[in-house]
Amino acid sequence: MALQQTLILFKPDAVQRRLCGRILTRIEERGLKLVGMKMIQITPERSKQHYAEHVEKPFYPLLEEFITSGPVIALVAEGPEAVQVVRDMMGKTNGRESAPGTIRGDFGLSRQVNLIHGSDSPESAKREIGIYFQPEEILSYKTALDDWVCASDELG
Ligand code: IDP
Ligand code: MG
Repeated sequence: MALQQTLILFKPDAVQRRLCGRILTRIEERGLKLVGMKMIQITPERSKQHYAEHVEKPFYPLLEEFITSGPVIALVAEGPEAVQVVRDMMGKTNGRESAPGTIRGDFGLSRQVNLIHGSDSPESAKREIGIYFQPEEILSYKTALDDWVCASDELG
């Protein structure tokens, strides 16, 4: 087990649909700690950097149009196995196929307009955090709840 950080985006549809608060509440209630957060408009250049693995795919032009279409909220969440925990909370890429109880499965019906991005591996998380945050924008702090979120031997 490891304490990890993961990059999350509330995509333009989450902002437009006023769902950011509800999605953020789920992340906080799960026990993850927010260590970085900002609202930005993604440029085409940053989209290509973020979605480098998809740039050559047929769906990329529409994905870029969507992700640059309005403000997003970028955040870094920290916790034990945070990368996979957030992926599981998100559900499958296509909201229509996502299980109820997941963010995409509860709030979405689309394969593209799917509310949230979360890093898919610890390596991706490091790369993606670097795309959106300067090192000094990631904060390290203790909270009184830290000891109640998981035991010290789970963070080895
Ligand atoms: P993920 O966000 O679940 O990791 P990826 O396959 O990495 O999914 O795709 C990145 C994003 O590109 C998706 O979240 C979605 O917004 C969009 N996308 C993925 N596949 C398609 C597609 O086939 N058509 C249109 N958009 C897609
Ligand atoms: Mg992905």
